[in-house]
Formats: sequence, structure tokens, C-alpha cells
Amino acid sequence: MSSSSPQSQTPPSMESLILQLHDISAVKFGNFKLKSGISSPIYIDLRLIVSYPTLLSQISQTLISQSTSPYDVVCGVPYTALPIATCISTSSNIPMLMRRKEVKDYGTAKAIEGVFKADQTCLIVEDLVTSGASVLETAGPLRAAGLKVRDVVVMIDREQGGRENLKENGIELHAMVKLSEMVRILKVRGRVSEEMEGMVLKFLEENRKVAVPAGVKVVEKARGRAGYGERVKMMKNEMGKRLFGVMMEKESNLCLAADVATAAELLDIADKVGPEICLLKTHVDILPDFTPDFGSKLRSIAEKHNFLIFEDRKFADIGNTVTMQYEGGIFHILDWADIINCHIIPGPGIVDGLKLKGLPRGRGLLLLAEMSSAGNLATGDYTAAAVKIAEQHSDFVIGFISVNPASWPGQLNPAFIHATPGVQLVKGGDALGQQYNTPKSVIADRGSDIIIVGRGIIKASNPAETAREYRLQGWEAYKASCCN
Ligand code: S5P
Repeated sequence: MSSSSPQSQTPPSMESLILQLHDISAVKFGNFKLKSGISSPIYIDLRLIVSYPTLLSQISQTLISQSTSPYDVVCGVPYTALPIATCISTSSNIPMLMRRKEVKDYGTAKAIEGVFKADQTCLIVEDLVTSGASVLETAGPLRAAGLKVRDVVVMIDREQGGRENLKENGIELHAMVKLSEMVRILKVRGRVSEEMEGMVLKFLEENRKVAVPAGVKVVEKARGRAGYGERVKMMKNEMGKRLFGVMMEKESNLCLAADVATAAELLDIADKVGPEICLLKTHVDILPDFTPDFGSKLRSIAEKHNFLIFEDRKFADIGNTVTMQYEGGIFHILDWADIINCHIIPGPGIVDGLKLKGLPRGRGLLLLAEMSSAGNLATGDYTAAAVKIAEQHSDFVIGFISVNPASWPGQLNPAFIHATPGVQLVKGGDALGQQYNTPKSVIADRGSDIIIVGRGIIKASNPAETAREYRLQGWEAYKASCCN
């Protein structure tokens, strides 16, 4: 499928469209307070065009002729541009997609509705572009779903930095008309005074560059996202920085889940697989032969092979209790684990508690924002709450245990690391609800950073060789996703 732009009717002249927009009061002059708080002499409300079907159809015809590159699907930026995209789709017979503004269940609900194949090209349709932020917010999930986004057609370019901001993100803006051009036409046709034209031009001059809100710029959550080298500078926690550093030095985004039967076996596999991994994850409470020197033995292997240690304790109690569980008991986790994780079910107090002990020791914390097991409850608002808590504690929280961060609404904060369990070389599951995805799908499609692999490696006949295979696949997927 490709655009052939069959046009049944000649698009009306630009001038006539602009006069019609003025006739229906979609363009007004006066003194208006914009959402941003600034006063503007011009106000544009293109939502009105749904009440004028002939005009809507004429505008859509004009927009079809704006983009010269072929495309397979169109997608309107919600909501004003949805009817325009629909008209473009029906009149050119090119399928349409819809981007959901609210994705309720991030793990499973689709951000994009409609039928498409990865690698198809999607044309974005928008009514008005100021900074380009809303176009970027739609381009992000489209690209995360594997679609190519290179062009956006828009009715009016406010000439306030949108074109440049979009270009920086690999998107070319094709505008039906620029705001200054529109005002000039209205002046020539006697609809506005020369004085009003001057005021609008002055306003544009004074507000030439509207910045894209922080975070929106990284439009590709999975593809084209910032590399670890850039992100290490954004990470606040020292242990998180070290982790990024190890990943780059060893070209490894592999974490071994060393769920073996004994401490002796764990130390043995840590030494064998050590060269391939950036992180080794333990469940210290499953080791029957645990002794107080376990921590120091594991730390010396970690130093030898340059990996970090992550105790998957999944703390889940109130702040006061977790301080004791973290440093005390038999295991003294605080003494040897570089990184720990916790559930957020008790609320932010759990992070305060762990931070009290961990931060002075230079440790880092991962929050369980999602889980890999079937039917788990860490979805939707729960995941969003984890993101909020992480942002409020970014001195200690280094990131998340997540499963499909690319599907989370909004932009992913590049300062946080995502580590994903449920990884094997082939998609599948176990008899107790575990669900597996491949390294490529986890890193390149689901937008994660680290693959956590347990049985895929420890049950292999040659764990070191298999770990190497996982490392290579994980690293390949990272390179592909951050460089195209
Ligand atoms: O949601 C989760 C969170 C974690 S940390 N799902 C998980 O499977 N894990 C852990 O990852 C789990 O405790 C185990 O240690 C590892 C997955 O092991 P595998 O053998 O299924 O690869």
C-alpha cells in the first residue's frame, strides 16, 4: 500500500480556505490569554471545522497534497486532527491509525489502535503546530510500535519553533500555511487592519521559540533513544552511574538471575559467567549453605569480572521495618548488595526507609513498576505511581523492574534504567505463570535497558557460552535501538 493521492476534486485556493476559516471564527483577532499565560493578539480554534464538512473536506484535500513522500498509514494527533486524518484516509483510501491519549493498562493495552506492520511509514496529521510537542507525543508511541515517522502535515504553522523542534527529531513539517502568511492574506482581503497585522507579527517575533516541555524531546522510546553514554550524565545516583559505566565498558546489558540451589554453585556460576554480565542478581534467602562470608566472596568475584550485585529482595514493608530487614538479620544485605529492589505497595515510606540506610553507603534502588508473571496487579495507575515515586527520590532510585516501558504513557525519563525479567531466547512461559520475551523484543521493542535471564542461562549445558549469546543479542538490540 502506498499513497497515490487520487484527488477527485481540485483543492480550493489557499486564500479561499483562509477566508472561510475567518468566516467561521476559527481565526480571531483581539487580546487573548493563551494556556501558557501569555497574551496573544490572535486566537485560532480549529476544533470548529467539524461543524463545516465542506471546509473540513477541502482542508483535508489540501493537506494530502502537502506531503510528497509516500506513506502507508495516517495518524491524527488527538483530538482536533482526528476528523482531518479520517477525511484524508477515506478520500485517499489509505488506512488510518489512532493513538490513544490515555493508556490505562500500560503492560497490555495498545497505545496505537488499528492494523499495521512494523516498518510501515506513518504520516502524522495535525491542525496547528506551535512547539511541536503534541506531534512528538504522537510520534513517540508510533515509533515505539515500529512505525517510521518522517513527515507531519499541518494546517497552520505558528512559526514558533515547531519546525526546528520536529526536525531535531527527524520529522519534517509540511504546513498548509504559515501564521504570518495567513495574516497577510487576511489583511490584503481587508479582514484585518495593518495595525493588527503589525501586532501579530510583533507577537510572533517576541515569541519566536516556544520550547518543547522537558522530556518530550526524546520521541522514540524504543528506537532512536539516547545511548547509555548520554544517559549516564542524567542519572543522579552514583551506583546507577556505575551500572551504566559497566554496561558500556563490557558491552553488556545482561543481568544473570543466579537462582541456583546453593551458595557454592552461585559463586561458581558467578565466576564462569562473570565476563558476560553487567549485573548479577541473587535471591540470597534460597541458599541453604549461606555463611556470613558469602557477601565478601561474591564481591571479590564481582570485582574480578567488573559486574555489580543486585539482591532481588523485593522489600514490601513499612519504612521502619525495611531498614531493619535491609541491614540486619542473617544476610546483612546492605553490606554486600550494590542494588536492591522494592515493591511500592506500602507507599513512598518504603523508599525513605531503604534510602536512610542505602544512600550513605552509595547503594541504589530499583522499583518494581511492572512484573513479568501472568495476571500480576502491577499495571496502569500502579505503574504510574512507581514512576512518580522514582522521580521524587531520584537520588536513590536508579530505575525500575519493568516489562514494557515503551507502552507507558508520556516520555520515558532517560535518567532511569529499566531492567526486565522474563527473558529467554524464544518467547514462551513456565508452568507457574512466568512469561518470556526475547532479548531483541525486550530491548528494541519494549524499550528496556537490561535483560534479566535466569533459567535460560543456568539450565543451559554451557552457561558461559549461553550467557555470551544473550549478551550479544541484548547488545545488538541496544545498538539497533539507539542508533537508527
Ligand atoms: O516480575 C518479575 C520480577 C523479577 S525480579 N519477574 C521475575 O521473574 N523476576 C525475577 O527474575 C525472578 O524472581 C527470577 O529471579 C528472575 C527470572 O528468572 P527466570 O528463570 O524465569 O529467567
